[in-house]
Order: sequence, then structure tokens, then C-alpha cells
Amino acid sequence: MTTAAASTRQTGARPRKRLTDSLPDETLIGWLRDMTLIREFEVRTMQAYSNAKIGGFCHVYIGEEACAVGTLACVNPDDPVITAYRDHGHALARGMDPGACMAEMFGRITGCAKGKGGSMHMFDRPHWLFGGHGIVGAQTPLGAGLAFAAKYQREVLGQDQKKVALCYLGDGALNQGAFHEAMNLAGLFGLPVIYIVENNRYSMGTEIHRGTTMADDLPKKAAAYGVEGVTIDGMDVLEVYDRFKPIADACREEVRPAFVDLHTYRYHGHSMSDPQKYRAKEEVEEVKQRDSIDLLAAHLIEERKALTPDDRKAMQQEIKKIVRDAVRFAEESPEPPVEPELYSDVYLNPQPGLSPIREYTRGAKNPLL
Ligand SMILES: Cc1ncc(C[n+]2csc(CCOP(=O)(O)OP(=O)(O)O)c2C)c(N)n1
Ligand SMILES: [Mg+2]
Repeated sequence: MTTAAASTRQTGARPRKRLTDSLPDETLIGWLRDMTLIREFEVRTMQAYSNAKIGGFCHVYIGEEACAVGTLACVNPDDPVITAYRDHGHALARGMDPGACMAEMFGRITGCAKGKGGSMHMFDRPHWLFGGHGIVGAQTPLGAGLAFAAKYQREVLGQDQKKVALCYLGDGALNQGAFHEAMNLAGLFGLPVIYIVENNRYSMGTEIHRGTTMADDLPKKAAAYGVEGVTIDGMDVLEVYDRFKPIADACREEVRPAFVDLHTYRYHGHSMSDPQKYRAKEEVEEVKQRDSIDLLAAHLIEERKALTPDDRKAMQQEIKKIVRDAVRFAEESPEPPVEPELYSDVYLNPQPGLSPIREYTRGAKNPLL
């Protein structure tokens, strides 16, 4: 194992009595189903991309499934969630219909953002998912804003509910100024937001130690803003739940922020075109030995005896069909009609007759340039 790989394995002792011990089998089986769905969905996403059914940038979540599934299991369905561009897993774990997620990538009107957002911009307002953001770190001030809104609605407008916002980001995004400004305000204002770093050790091709001197102790970055931070093994969904649940509950009750460094790994390239010259194949293979889905399946089959190997196979078959249906739904859905979709739900929505986009798309010189 390389130094980088070795340094991310030790993430603190497991509590003797685990919170997950008291959860019913059905809950954990549900997590296995969600994680398997995300993986299968991403496999089919890669296929569709290589068949030119999906355009634009596309980043898959394979290897990181326990992060979204484990943390989202700790909060309420109406707690606000925001993430970066590697967002299909969060969307599915949050409850987005796989067909709407796939159709979004296919650029179809039935997609969650009417096919206008694509892979990096999964939005689902009914499920309190506020994107999907393509600019590295851009979601971090928005995460603070979601928490500010929740706090304001309760303390000033008198609404009952205490909420906690989850803001996911990559390890590379920690080096962005936006993150530090957001953290500063979160600490200063006591905002109920949890910054969850999906630390897969790489930012595109840059290994984490090449981007920061604090790679082995990311929570120290949060400490600089007076925010409590911990590191958790993000390949073990039980561990994610056991350690994240008390943090989520405390941030909600005490109306304060937290920082969580989830050690995870992406099995595939950064995006669809990545020759991966920056890491050894052996490193990838070694991490796969502790695959999060296999770990949970083994727990359910061998320790809990809640599932048989045949049950697992049946679940995989059922999920394959769900994803096949999602692809078919996307393929069979129409593209968004030019009128009115070209101009609706976009920032630049100019007066009729004065539309720079309209002129530009008709071949005239773009007046914005
Ligand atoms: C502000 C900005 N700079 C650069 C990029 C190009 N870029 C896209 S992803 C990425 C790496 C981010 O890595 P990380 O935050 O670790 O997330 P991961 O892809 O590993 O999930 C970069 C540099 C961008 N999208 N936005
Ligand atoms: Mg990363």
C-alpha cells in the first residue's frame, strides 16, 4: 500500500456498543439496496456515456457509496442537502427517482432539472436536494446559507422545526477560498451545517498531500474556525452511521456546525476521460478489498444472518432491472422543446425582442462578447 493509501486507513476506534446494533435488519438491508442501486446506476451511466448518450462532464460515485447512504440515514428527509458535481449517489440516496436522474443526464425533459442541468446539477426540491454544483467549492457558502435560512426560520420567524444542513465537498475543495469563508461564517454565526468531506485522496490527478500540508489531519482546518471536526472510515457504512449520527443530532439540537472527514476512494477515473497515470493499479485493487458494499453484505449475511447469498443475488437482479428501466425511460423521453424551455429556469431571461441568446442562436453576432 502506498503512503497515501496507508495513511487513510486508521480512523479511530470503533465504539464497543454500536448504535447500528439497535437498528432493525430492514434498515440495513435498505442501505445495502441503496448502495447497490448507486453502483449499478453508475455502471450503466458509464456505459451510456461511452455510447454517447450522455454529454458534458460526468463523474461517477463508484467506491464512495457508503458516504452518502450512511450520512443521509442520520438526518430527516426535509433537512437540506447540497453537494458537488459527483452527485448521482446523493440524488439516489435522497430518494430521487432513478429514471429522472438518468433522464437528466440524457438531456431529456423528464430529468430532474428538465434535462438542462446534466450530470453535475442534480436538483430535487421535493427531496430537499439543492444540487449538484460544478464549480469546486461553490456549494460551501450555499451550504452555510441553507443552514442560515433554517436557523432564521426558527429563531426569527418562529417555525418549530430544528434542522441541520449537510454540505458535501471533495478533499480538493478544502483548498478553495469559498470553503474557508463559509467555515468562518458557520463558526461565527453558529450555523447548523455539517461540512462532509468525501476524502477520496485525489483532486482530479492531484494526490491530497500535493495540495495541502494538512492532508493527514483535515479536521485541524475546521479547528481554525472553532468548529469541531472528526475523521471517519467512509468505507464502512455502519461506522459512518455510528459516528455521524451523534454529530448530526448535536448540531441540530445545539444549533452549531461540524466538520467530518470521510475517508473513501473512487474506483474509476476522476471523470469519463482520465488515464489515471497518477496512481498505481495496485492501490486501486487494494482498496477494493474493503469494498463498502461487500462489507455491509458480509455483515448482514455472516454476522446478522439477516440475508442469504441468494437473497443478495435476487436483490442485485431486481436492481439491475430498475436501472435498465431507468435507461429505457431516459431514452424514450423527449428532449425539452426549444420554446419555452430555452429561456425558462435560466438566469438570463431577457425581454422578448432584446434577447442576446436568441440573436446568437440565430447566427447573429453575440452582443455579449
Ligand atoms: C473553481 C474550480 N476550479 C477548478 C475546477 C476543475 N476541477 C473540477 S473537479 C476538480 C477536482 C476537485 O477534487 P475534489 O474536491 O477532491 O473532488 P472529487 O472530484 O475528488 O470528488 C477540479 C480541479 C472547477 N470545476 N472549479
Ligand atoms: Mg477528491
